[in-house]
Amino acid sequence: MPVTEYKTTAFSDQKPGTSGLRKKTSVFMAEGYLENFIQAIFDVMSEREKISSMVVGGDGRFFNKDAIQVIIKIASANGCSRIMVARDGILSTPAASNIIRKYSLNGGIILSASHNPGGKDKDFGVKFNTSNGGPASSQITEAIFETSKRLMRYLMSDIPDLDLGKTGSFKTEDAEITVFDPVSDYVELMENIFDFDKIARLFRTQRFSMCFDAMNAVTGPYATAVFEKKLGAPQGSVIRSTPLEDFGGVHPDPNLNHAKELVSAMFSANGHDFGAASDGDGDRNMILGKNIFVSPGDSLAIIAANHHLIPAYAKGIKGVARSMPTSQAVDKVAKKLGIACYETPTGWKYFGNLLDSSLVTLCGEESFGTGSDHVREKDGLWAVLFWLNILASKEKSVSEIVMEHWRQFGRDFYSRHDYEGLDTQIANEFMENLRNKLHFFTGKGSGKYEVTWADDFSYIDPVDKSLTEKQGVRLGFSCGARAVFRLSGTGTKGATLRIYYEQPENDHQLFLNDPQLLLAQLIKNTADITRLQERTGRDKPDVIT
Ligand code: G16
Repeated sequence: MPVTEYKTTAFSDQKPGTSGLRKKTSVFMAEGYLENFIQAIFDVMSEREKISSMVVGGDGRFFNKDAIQVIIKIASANGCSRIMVARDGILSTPAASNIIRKYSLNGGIILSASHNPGGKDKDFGVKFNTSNGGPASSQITEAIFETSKRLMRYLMSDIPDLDLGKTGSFKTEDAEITVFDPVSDYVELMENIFDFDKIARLFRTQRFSMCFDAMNAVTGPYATAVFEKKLGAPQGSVIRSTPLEDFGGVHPDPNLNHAKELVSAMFSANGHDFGAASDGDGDRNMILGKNIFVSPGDSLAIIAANHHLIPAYAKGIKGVARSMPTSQAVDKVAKKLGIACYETPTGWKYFGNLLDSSLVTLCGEESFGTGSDHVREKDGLWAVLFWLNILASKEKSVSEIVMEHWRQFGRDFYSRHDYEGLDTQIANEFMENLRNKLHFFTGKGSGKYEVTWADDFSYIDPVDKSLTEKQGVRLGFSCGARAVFRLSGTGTKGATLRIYYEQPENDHQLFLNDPQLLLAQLIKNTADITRLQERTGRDKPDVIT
């Protein structure tokens, strides 16, 4: 097929963040912008692992389908001879990871700004995954950024737009392009991990009721296929199940603020036994029981402690990993199991080497992400199925399981406070100031809350020995509590300062306390020591999770 070379102006702002390149949709729609970034990916990979086979799909947000047509043409022009395209452009992030691994592809491009809102005036994003199925390493994303700044041309095959609605394969002179059903491979993977018969019995015989909120985003078709069709949950158990281009105006972030309908259903007199939600691209999860929210840190710890109940992990897990700001609840489980626990910077890509080298089986993050070595992404529905399998095996409620866990391991009271839309300069200066004053903090505060250590987290990858620095300032207190400061890498407007508070307690009497009340003194002390209000101009966070 003829290839046309188009001229483009180079862009200076295509630096991928924690999870790919995220910008306003209008930025991606500007002439040459998406094309430039995609061409940069192909240029960089042509010198590493050439992309000769790939998958493309996205979370269905506005501009998804148009972007897919562009990517198919650029891929084909750059010598990619096998292109798998998700039907209707709908492909969750974990399902994309599975497709790359199952069909031994060289990579994948996922169009998503994850949990950020979608629409013409909202956010869009591009994520690039490599042949292990996981997000490209920092070295690769850095090289893509550098290339994008110099790029003056992109290539496109002169092929007509593809009918994304019809499954099937067709051949051009240069490539085989296949439109595939994005759900079936993923469902098969889940069936191979979990005990579907046992979970189906839970729905059939125990009058067990669940509500899954797909938030009008990508997991709708997957959740309906798994929970309602395969496992026999009553129709309607999955709500907001049709992926919409603007997610119906909702913010597809599965947390207590944005999944309000689900949360109020779970905390009502006739609440469901189990509730869950996932985000825009299906990699995050939120777990709820009747009148109880399970924090992501607790969820990871409980999953690790109960791994033996799941067929795929019954023979044991090799190790666990969590991002640094994530609660240390899982560390205690790892200690009891006698397995390693790795602490990594924020970002799923840092788990890649640990998983590829079989150092860990399970990983998780405070940002509602949990996953395992079955793919190289966090996986929302996998986490929900893990919980269903635990519930079906133990025949106990979510609260009973959580309380039982705290009694055995203690409870890590945990909360994240977000200060959104800060002026970028103010936020950077605040962080720099903390970094420059690490030595000054020790000895500040008093009693239980005297600072005994402070550092700026850095990480040496145990496999490739690469060093990642400046990953968050940590203050450790005499009672074992800690406060962690870092700037978000996923926003598209200004800067978001995240402060993570954690305090471990072993006293059973305290277990039912509200984390905000128990952490109040730690929060106040931290704000005083760091002069948070004065330096940021904010007297309270915008979002508390
Ligand atoms: C992305 C990464 C996660 C990471 C999160 C942190 O999530 O995939 O590994 O924990 O960002 O976000 P921030 O830098 O804003 O704290 P996602 O779901 O947006 O892809």
